Amino acid sequence: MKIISSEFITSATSKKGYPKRVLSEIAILGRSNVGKSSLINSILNKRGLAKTSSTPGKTRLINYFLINDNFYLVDLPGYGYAKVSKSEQESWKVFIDDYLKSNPNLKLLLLLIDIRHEFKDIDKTMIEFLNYYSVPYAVLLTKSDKLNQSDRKNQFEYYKNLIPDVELVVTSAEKGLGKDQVLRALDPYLKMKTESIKIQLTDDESQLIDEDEEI
Ligand SMILES: Nc1nc2c(ncn2[C@@H]2O[C@H](COP(=O)(O)OP(=O)(O)OP(=O)(O)O)[C@@H](O)[C@H]2O)c(=O)[nH]1
Ligand SMILES: [Mg+2]
Repeated sequence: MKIISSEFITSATSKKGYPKRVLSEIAILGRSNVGKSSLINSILNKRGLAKTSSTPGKTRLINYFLINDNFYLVDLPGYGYAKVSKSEQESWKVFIDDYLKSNPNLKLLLLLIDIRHEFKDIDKTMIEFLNYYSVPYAVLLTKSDKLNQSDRKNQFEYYKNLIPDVELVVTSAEKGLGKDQVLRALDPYLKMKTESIKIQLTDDESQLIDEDEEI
């Protein structure tokens, strides 16, 4: 897939705020500061489109980006950031859970894990959640530019052993590593689009989707 266009559409905290136009969605999730927004910018070749920060907890809403006028890339708030108040963490949890559990348009979730870290309980819990709700997902290992080649390889093997049946991609938003592989991984999921979405659309909504549209 080639990225031809990308634009910010809207931010939401609940179903009411989801975009009116129904399209396939690819979501990006992971611990706070893991590099979700940076990876979005890297994949889309657009610095600054998704807001990034060295301070964890930057993304606090569900942000929708429209790609190629064809699908949404969805930047979710990070989880596991202790400095965010308990009540805010709880409200994020509710709206992220809600987004993941009841979203027929979500075709694939990209779960990001910092390649330098050990597999954390919170990521394990998230994977169990995704399995439980049958959300298809791939795992992207981020910030690989921070490791030398042999450590990078070791960490890849470490995660491959822990989650053997999941597509695992080594990335670096800084160096652009893994971009093509990530985009390729999306293709089969985006092709599933029209059939599954059509089922829950009214006639009016169906007109918004061009079945022959090329990605
Ligand atoms: N070296 C390096 N730094 C990165 C990379 N990706 C992200 N960073 C840095 O990590 C910090 C966090 O990046 P973000 O993209 O804002 O992380 P996030 O997961 O969106 O964070 P929240 O929105 O707070 O959950 C920033 O200082 C980025 O510059 C990478 O591939 N390599
Ligand atoms: Mg972010």
